[in-house]
Amino acid sequence: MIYKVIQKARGGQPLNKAEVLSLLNAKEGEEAEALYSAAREIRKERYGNKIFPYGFVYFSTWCRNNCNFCYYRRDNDIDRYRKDRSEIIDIATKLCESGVVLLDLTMGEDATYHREDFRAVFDMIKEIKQITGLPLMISPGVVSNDTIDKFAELGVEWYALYQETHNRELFSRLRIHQDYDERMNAKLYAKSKGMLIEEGIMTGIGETLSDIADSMLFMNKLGAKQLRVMSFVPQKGIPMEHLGTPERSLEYKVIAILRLMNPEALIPASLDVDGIKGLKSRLDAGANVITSIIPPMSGLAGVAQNCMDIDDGHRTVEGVSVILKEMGLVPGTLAEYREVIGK
Ligand code: SAM
Ligand code: MD0
Ligand code: SF4
Repeated sequence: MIYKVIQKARGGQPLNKAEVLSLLNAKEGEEAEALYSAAREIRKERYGNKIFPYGFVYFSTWCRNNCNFCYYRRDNDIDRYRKDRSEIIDIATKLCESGVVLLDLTMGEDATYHREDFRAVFDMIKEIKQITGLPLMISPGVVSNDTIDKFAELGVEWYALYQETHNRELFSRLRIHQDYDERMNAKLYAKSKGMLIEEGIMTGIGETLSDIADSMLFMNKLGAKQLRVMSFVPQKGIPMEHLGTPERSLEYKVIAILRLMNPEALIPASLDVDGIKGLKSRLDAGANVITSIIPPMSGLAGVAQNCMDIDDGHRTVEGVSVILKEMGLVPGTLAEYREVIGK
């Protein structure tokens, strides 16, 4: 069945749940390889050999939420930081000079901004836009419609907010005391205001393959320009510390299926799961964006891998370019990226 399903998707036909499940069940070896190879072909048809590198600026690791999977959950007793304006500008400038085509400005739901006001973030956005001229993504957690209006008005291109799962019951066990609809509606509102949105899921968080198939079908209809999957990475001190991390083949299959079902989508290979050594397999599965590029020695952290490969310079445009070259791929330029996003 699986080869037929791949062919059907290659012909541009929508897949049903049974077909998505058959792809998720692709056996290691020939079947999975056929899936990855179809995903690469589709990427090549649409994007040639271009892969887009994104800079990651996690500017505050304070958070009022208590997500069970996250190192930065409120109750975890860890070192935290909130970078000030000048440090953030400096980091953004360095990332821009290094050749990234987008800056992802990310924060925990830091009450300083969330409960008080976002003025400092708005000012920072204005300044970063002016200095770097790069497209921006904001990943602030759930914010009010007024705040989203302001992001849109400032010309922030992207709003990233991941549901993690589209199983409501599982969501409520992961993102405890958070509202499924509120999170979903915030991204739909951002989209209605003309922002591009990114949706994402995690694997290894207690979901079934049926849940993942439901997410694939949902994400296909959502109208998100960027779609991601990340394997859960256990963190010290969190309730899910001892859960273990899932087989990576599942993440790779999800990347490939996302590509088959959404040929035009931007799909990340995140350096935040397995660092630089995990890049090739994610690109081999059909990803066309590299996320979580962080300048070394900048004092900035990742999310799932808060320090892996950062200070030794592997999570840089230079670092990923070595792998791209070995694979016959090249970093896409800002002009090419703007054409893709139409902004
Ligand atoms: N605080 C904002 C939010 O939750 O939307 C933005 C940043 S949040 C830290 C970014 C994403 O990282 C989460 O939505 C989740 O998908 C991913 N993430 C967090 N902890 C993770 C972990 N332990 N393993 C893998 N991915 C993780
Ligand atoms: C990444 N560590 O891209 C980042 C983060 C937030 N928008 C993205 C999960 O992998
Ligand atoms: Fe906070 Fe985001 Fe981590 Fe949840 S995933 S605890 S909202 S930083």
